[in-house]
Amino acid sequence: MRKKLMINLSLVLLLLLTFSVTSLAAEYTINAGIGLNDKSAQYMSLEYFKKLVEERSDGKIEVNLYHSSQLGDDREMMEALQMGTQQMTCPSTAPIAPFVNGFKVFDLPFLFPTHEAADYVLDGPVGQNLLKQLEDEGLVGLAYWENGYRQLTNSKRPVESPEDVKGLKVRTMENPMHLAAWKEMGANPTPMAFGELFSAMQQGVVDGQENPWGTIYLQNFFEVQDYTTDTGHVYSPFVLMMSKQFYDKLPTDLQQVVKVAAIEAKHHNRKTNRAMNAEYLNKLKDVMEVTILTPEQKAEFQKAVQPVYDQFKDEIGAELVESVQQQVEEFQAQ
Ligand code: TF8
Repeated sequence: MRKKLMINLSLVLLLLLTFSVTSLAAEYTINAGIGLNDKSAQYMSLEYFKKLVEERSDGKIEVNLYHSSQLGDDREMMEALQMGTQQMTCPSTAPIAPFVNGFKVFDLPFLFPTHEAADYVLDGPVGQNLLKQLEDEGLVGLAYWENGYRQLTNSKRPVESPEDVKGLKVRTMENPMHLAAWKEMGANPTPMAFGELFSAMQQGVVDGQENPWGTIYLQNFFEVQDYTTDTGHVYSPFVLMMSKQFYDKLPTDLQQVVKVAAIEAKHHNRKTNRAMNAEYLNKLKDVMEVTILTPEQKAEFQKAVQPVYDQFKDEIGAELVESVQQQVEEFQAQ
């Protein structure tokens, strides 16, 4: 009898201990939403971030991931971070511009000649200072991840020159730089949230769009688009960001866990994204008509969109534009 009582008592104690450990764990819950689907490099890097944070916080932080615009589009998710109803998201820089104007600089066409030049500027003082400015908007910029070089697709015709773009209804991100660049080429640009894009192409509301190869392939855009061209007209960074309301509630040690994990996952993201974008270009050659521009043809696109610099330099801040261009030259001269 006594033995049975002891066994029951130890079972109860074990249950209580388990419950207390579980309730001790997950003191903080991060709900992280993105627009791309769960096959994207972005989602894979978020899974890596989740693993690092949950392990290193000893379970005090749990991270829940939501893909394919389940929590809203980029702007809506950033507003949710400001309100504290969502804790993380990772938009392109283009939709950040209405919150911090300086981010427009990264959507200047043909700004970064290589991935490495982009890394140098984004991880340097100019990029880091822009991340800092997010705090005034209730957002904590943790790191620049990578969306990648944007490539044009359309359902009408092969595109080898700006002339071929004339009259195309091209969906752009909700950003004045992108609208201006496609207008310069004679297209009819339409700003639209990413989550609405596939059905807009399917219904012929737009003829084309522009995104990195990985997005074009993994979001099945090739099902509703026949032609693509390696314009590479903009290098799109992502910004992994957190709600400042949430971040400020974290004790310093857990803030450090989040910051370090964001940087480690940044390296994971860039490596994965670059490998995937190269791989998916090859896969797209089996399902779309792919036009690879010659250097001379690409120069024609660069020339066609050059007026965007003059149009927006003052709006972005001439000093900021010039410092980014100087940093790119500095890197290229190394
Ligand atoms: C776009 C962007 C998107 C990302 C993602 C939704 O075309 O490239 O892929 O901003 O967060 O809207």
